[in-house]
Amino acid sequence: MFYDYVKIFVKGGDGGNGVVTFRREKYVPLGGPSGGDGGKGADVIFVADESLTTLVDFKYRQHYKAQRGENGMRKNMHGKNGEPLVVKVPVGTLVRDAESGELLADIVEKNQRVVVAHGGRGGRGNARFQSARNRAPEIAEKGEPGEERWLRLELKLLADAALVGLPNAGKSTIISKVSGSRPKIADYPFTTLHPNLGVVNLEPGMSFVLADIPGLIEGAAEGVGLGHRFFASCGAFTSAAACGGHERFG
Ligand SMILES: Nc1nc2c(ncn2[C@@H]2O[C@H](COP(=O)(O)OP(=O)(O)OP(=O)(O)O)[C@@H](O)[C@H]2O)c(=O)[nH]1
Ligand SMILES: [Mg+2]
Repeated sequence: MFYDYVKIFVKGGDGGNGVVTFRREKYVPLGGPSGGDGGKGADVIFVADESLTTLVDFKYRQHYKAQRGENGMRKNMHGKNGEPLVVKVPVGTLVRDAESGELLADIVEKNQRVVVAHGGRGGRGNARFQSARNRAPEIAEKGEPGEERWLRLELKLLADAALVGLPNAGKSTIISKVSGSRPKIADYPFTTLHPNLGVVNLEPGMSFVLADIPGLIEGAAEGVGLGHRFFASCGAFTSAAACGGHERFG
């Protein structure tokens, strides 16, 4: 079992601004205030999707900003609320605040929804500020800014297959050619000290996780070479490699 990590930025939409307008109608010389409220900024929502098995999509896109609310309009018209930004994440994703490390959500069930950045409230228009004392208020609120933060997503990954071979055989070279993984490649044994994972995309919706592991030499299980160190760094690996997700291909 391995962990896949990504860091992404999320921002809820800003609230729309309230506006200052007054009724302008024929035969109504002093129309009252009629500025509408701004719409609510949209939330960024994670939803658990069973068809995803890795965080690889987040390596290509790191910024997720939800729509802002529309500004209020004249004639007491409310601005439209922003449309929520729904982001699919694999079941099993842990969501942490990237700075504090605080656990914000543990996504364990399919279709589970979590708001990870709230949109800001819309500002009130001047119609809301009318009072007996002030019949023609010239004030309106700005929308609240949406919540924003960096998140760290973590996912436990099972490798489906592993490249096993003698040191310096070219294992890291292979994974670097067939996946996005970029391990160190060098012309000496034991270049690779920790497993590297790569996602191999076969066709849309079909992928598997390949592991490049340190070179194994005879007696590795007894501690020869990097034997013990390696097996300790990924204890569950051997069973993962042996019984990893073949069913995904079925
Ligand atoms: N001639 C030749 N050299 C290769 C080939 N594949 C990899 N190499 C070279 O062999 C050396 C070792 O490659 P790596 O991919 O680092 O080998 P590795 O199996 O990951 O090695 P360890 O991590 O040390 O176990 C590098 O200098 C590569 O450029 C190949 O197909 N032909
Ligand atoms: Mg290597």
